[in-house]
Order: sequence, then C-alpha cells, then structure tokens
Amino acid sequence: MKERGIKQMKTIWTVKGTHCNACKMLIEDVCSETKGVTSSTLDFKSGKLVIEHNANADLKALKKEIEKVGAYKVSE
Ligand SMILES: [Cu+2]
Repeated sequence: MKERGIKQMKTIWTVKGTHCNACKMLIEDVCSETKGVTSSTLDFKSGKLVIEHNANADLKALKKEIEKVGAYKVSE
C-alpha cells in the first residue's frame, strides 16, 4: 500500500533456498501483505530480493515470515 508523503526506502536482501517461480510468488506475496511495503521483486535464481517500503515497515517481522513459509534463509 502506498502512503502519500511518506519517504520511500529500498532494502535489498539475499534469500537462500529459492529455486522456482512459485518461491518468487510466495515470497513477493508475503512482502505485499506486510504493512509499509510498497513493492517487492525477487529474482529466484540469485535470491536477490528488492523491497521498497517506508519507515512503517516491520522488516524484522517480514524476515521471520519469509523464513517461516519455506526452507528459506534471509541474509541482509
Ligand atoms: Cu520454488
């Protein structure tokens, strides 16, 4: 959800354990359900996850959530 007037930030993580498009969709879905996250793109081949968000985003919780939905390991 985009909130007007709130500064946007970009965070890049590496997610280990992603191997197909289903992983990509699952993880992007988890990101999109996180408050304060405006967009996310995961390249499942490299595991590079680009998250655009604002200061309201709880990235700690997001990281936990990603590791909970599959055999993934997030490194910052
Ligand atoms: Cu997969």
